[in-house]
Amino acid sequence: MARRALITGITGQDGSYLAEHLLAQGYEVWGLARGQANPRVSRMRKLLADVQVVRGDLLDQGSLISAVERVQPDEVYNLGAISFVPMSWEQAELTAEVTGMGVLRMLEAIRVCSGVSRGSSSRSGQIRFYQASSSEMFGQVTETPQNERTGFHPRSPYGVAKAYGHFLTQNYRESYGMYAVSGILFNHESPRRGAEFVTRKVTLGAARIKLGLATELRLGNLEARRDWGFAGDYVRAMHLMLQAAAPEDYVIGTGRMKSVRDLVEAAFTAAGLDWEQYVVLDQTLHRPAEVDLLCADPKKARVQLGWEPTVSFDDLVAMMVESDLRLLSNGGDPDQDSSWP
Ligand code: NDP
Ligand code: GDR
Repeated sequence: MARRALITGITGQDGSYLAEHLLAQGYEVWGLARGQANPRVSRMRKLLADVQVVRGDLLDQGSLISAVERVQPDEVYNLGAISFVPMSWEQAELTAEVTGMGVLRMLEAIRVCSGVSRGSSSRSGQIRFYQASSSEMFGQVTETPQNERTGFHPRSPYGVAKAYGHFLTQNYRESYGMYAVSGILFNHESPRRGAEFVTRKVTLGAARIKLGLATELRLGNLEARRDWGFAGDYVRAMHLMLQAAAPEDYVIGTGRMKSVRDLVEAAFTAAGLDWEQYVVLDQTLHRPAEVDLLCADPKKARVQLGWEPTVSFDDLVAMMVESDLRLLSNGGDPDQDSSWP
């Protein structure tokens, strides 16, 4: 019988790539989708016709229990979150509820549905759980590169909420013997990345300027450094983590750091433009507390899972610029979420 996976956050970037990957592995894939007429569900369905949808919301405990009861999954991937860091200052409580407490609700749904209680020891027959943890938990880093033992100093309500979900996942593993793992993933991007994140904002900006649809691109801190990889590579790591004999947490990244300035230069060069003529610095886009640099040490994943990234930074940026030039040339509107390559 096909293994069955339930993915929260199915309408997001990672949900789409993970669903594609699991369908290719022969899984029956279910996606949890919220809202009564969520336009992002139809966008997802256009790309992933074989994904079955179950309604539910990370804010609603009962809906998660019903979803787990209905789907009877072998594996649950909790990707649903308020994931845009600046929004977490504007709606800190909502971020805590969805990104933090949502993890508790999902773990409780699994615990209740699989009849796990204190003192349970056997992991056999249990639902395996993946939590989408984040390098934002490292925040103001205490060492570089960051590994599974590096301490946390989150710098945003989002990072704090992710740290809660991370520790809770470890706690359910230790308290109930649940097969629950946390992937500490560094920034990963793709042509399906939301337009609010800096990579896509830059590749869309360069494409718009190239096509005469815009004359400038406003950006915040160009000095921030990140470890950027390709989302398609990172969802493979999520799946591999749940296939390991024992549940453990892993850092996933490329081990290479680039600045936002490097990103801008790469994207504008890929579009055949000189970025300095078009980029306008905008202080209002700076964050109340910035994460200056993040760089992964993915050695454990390489050694224990055999995971390696396959797409370089330059190839990733070129892929995104090409895709955005194609999208805009065909009249697509990324702000309307109308199309997904
Ligand atoms: P996206 O922002 O693209 O997707 C977020 C998803 O969460 C959407 O499907 C959204 O659904 C869903 N969601 C939001 N609120 C709720 C809710 N109340 N109930 C159920 N679902 C909800 O994120 P990504 O795909 O980029 O990231 C996936 C996960 O990985 C997130 O948890 C993110 O924080 C984490 N992460 C991402 C990294 C990255 O670089 N991409 C790095 C490290 C961690 P809707 O369409 O209805 O809004
Ligand atoms: P991040 O991603 O906060 O790392 O979180 P984002 O792309 O938003 O920012 C990266 C860096 O770029 C700087 N920056 C700008 N960012 C945005 N969005 N817009 C701008 O105009 C701009 N100018 C400069 C930021 O200050 C920051 O330093 C992402 C999300 O996917 C999280 O959910 C995930 O957990 C982490 O990656 C790992």
